[in-house]
Amino acid sequence: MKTAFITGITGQDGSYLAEFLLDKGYTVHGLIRRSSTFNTDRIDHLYKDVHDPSARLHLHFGDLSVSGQLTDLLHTIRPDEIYHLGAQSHVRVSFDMPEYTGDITGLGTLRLLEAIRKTGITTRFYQASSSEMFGAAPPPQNQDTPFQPQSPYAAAKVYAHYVVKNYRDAYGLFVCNGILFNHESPRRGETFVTRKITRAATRIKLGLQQKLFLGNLDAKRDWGFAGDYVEAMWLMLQQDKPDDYVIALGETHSVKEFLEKVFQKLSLDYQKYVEIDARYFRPTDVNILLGDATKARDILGWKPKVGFEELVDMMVEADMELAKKEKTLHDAGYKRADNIR
Ligand code: NAP
Ligand code: F7E
Repeated sequence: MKTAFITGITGQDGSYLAEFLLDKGYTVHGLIRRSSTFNTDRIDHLYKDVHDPSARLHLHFGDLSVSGQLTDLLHTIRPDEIYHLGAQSHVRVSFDMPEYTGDITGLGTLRLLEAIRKTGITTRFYQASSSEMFGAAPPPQNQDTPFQPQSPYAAAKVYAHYVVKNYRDAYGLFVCNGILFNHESPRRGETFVTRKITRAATRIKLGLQQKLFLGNLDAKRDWGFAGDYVEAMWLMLQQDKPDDYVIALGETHSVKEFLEKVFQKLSLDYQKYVEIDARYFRPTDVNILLGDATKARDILGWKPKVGFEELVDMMVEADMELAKKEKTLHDAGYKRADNIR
């Protein structure tokens, strides 16, 4: 069976992809960062002790800033497929940490490509490109739409995207860019707007939180389900030729619409709880994203299974379950810190 190497395995997409590949019989190796608190929550259910002979998930400490170690890992593991999902992925944070974002989100990709080139391993490589790269470009956006990045994050992803294309042309590597539009899930990081809203609304419903502070409610995004999008990553690496694809649902909704929908589902009026806080505005934001995934549908045969309404339902239900558990703990005296969100 095949072996895959995933960077960003502890993130939202990494966890769904690891699940997907293990189900297909792959042996999966993942890069994880050393941290003083546990950061493997999203993959703990997949992990078996290394002494168990049936263990097919192996984790390696490392960081995208350290090229020598990435080279050593690829040389040792010799994966058939590499899914490069690791990144400083928060757009707002990229304005606070532009240099770090350039290093990890931009140069991190170059380091892996160089590791492939220098080790000479035969492998296929997936780059997590982003709809943020389209930035101010008018919708709908597809593979041929020129990029107009609006943040250090987007600029770093544009760099990585072009370096992937260059290594394909220059060295004949099997490398693909998946330009994925926003995709969410109950495993989405809690500082991204959809999850921030579903977490807050369900907590408000149970009396665990009073207010929700947000920024730009007018921004529009094409939100799909992360579980569907990781399948597209895999499909890209199963083709005869490497290429770039847009992956999107093809619908756009404003943050305000998402907010109204979530609060309505919980029979709450969002206007009573939501306040605008300037700290969540970005120096430049992306007004509207709407993806055209025709190429992926035609060539990869990719079709999303979860629509926007079902995604909202799934996230609200999962966060309500979480809020109920939290309420039990809260009633027993435990308090969650609400800072840094
Ligand atoms: P995420 O939940 O933020 O996960 C990011 C992953 O990168 C985490 O595993 C994180 O590790 C790891 N990471 C961060 N800095 C690192 C470093 N210096 N060295 C090694 N690993 C590092 O992101 P996601 O939503 O799963 O997205 C996956 C990828 O797709 C990212 O590249 C993102 O930019 C891109 N993307 C996402 C979307 C979307 O809507 N979700 C759309 C388009 C593209 P820790 O757990 O230790 O922090
Ligand atoms: O913001 C607005 C915010 O942070 C969406 C990443 O996965 O998708 C993600 O980037 C919109 C923006 O996602 C808040 O201004 C309002 O217009 O959920 P987000 P994003 O910036 O689109 C792309 C495709 C990626 O590649 C990225 O890695 O919502 N917004 N109020 C807010 N956003 C946040 N985070 N928090 C707020 O309070």
